[in-house]
Amino acid sequence: MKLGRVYAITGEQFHPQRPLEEVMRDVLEGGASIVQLRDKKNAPHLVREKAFQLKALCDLYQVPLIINDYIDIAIEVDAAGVHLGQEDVAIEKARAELGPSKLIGISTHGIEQAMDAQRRGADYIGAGPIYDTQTKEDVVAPVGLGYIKELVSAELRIPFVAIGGIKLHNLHEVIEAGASTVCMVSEIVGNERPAHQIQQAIQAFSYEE
Ligand code: 3NM
Repeated sequence: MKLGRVYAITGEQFHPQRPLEEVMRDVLEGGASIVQLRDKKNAPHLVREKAFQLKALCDLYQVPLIINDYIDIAIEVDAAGVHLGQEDVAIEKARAELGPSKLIGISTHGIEQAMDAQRRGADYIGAGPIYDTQTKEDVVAPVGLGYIKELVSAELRIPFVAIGGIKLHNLHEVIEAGASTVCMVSEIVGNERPAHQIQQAIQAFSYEE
């Protein structure tokens, strides 16, 4: 599978005055290649509502929607797949519930976790946090660019997305280290012009190539 250039994740805390749908429309207009609904704060029935809303929107742009944590909601809205953390349900159990065609992404913070996720059938991994971030609670210490380099040398069969503290100003180092997909949360949805931010990020890849 291919993740494209910019993997976008929702972060409603960064735009309290703007509706989720409006911000995510901008994100899609900007050219996000994949979108994840990540909502650790609201009750499941509200997450479900947002999932239906975002699925319709992503379908318009033919961009896959990934649901963080909620396998049942991913199945119900026919999302492209789920994203899970190290502490969440085991990959094997998620796979059994989702079937072979849905995507499973796993957050990893080191090469052993990456190899483990691949061996157990993950479709892609998140690699981070590259830098310090305030966006995720209980996040581990930054793994740095070294982790990206390790992933590149390990020649995994599955793709990875670099995440955590990535901003337009440090993006070039992340790309130079070998990332071909990046995720930025606060830098995109925390900006008044998410589409512009994404376009800038996509452009950064063409400068590095
Ligand atoms: N996962 P920002 S870091 C959701 O390392 C998430 O697994 C991470 O937000 C991981 O771009 C992170 O604002 C937050 O730093 C990324």
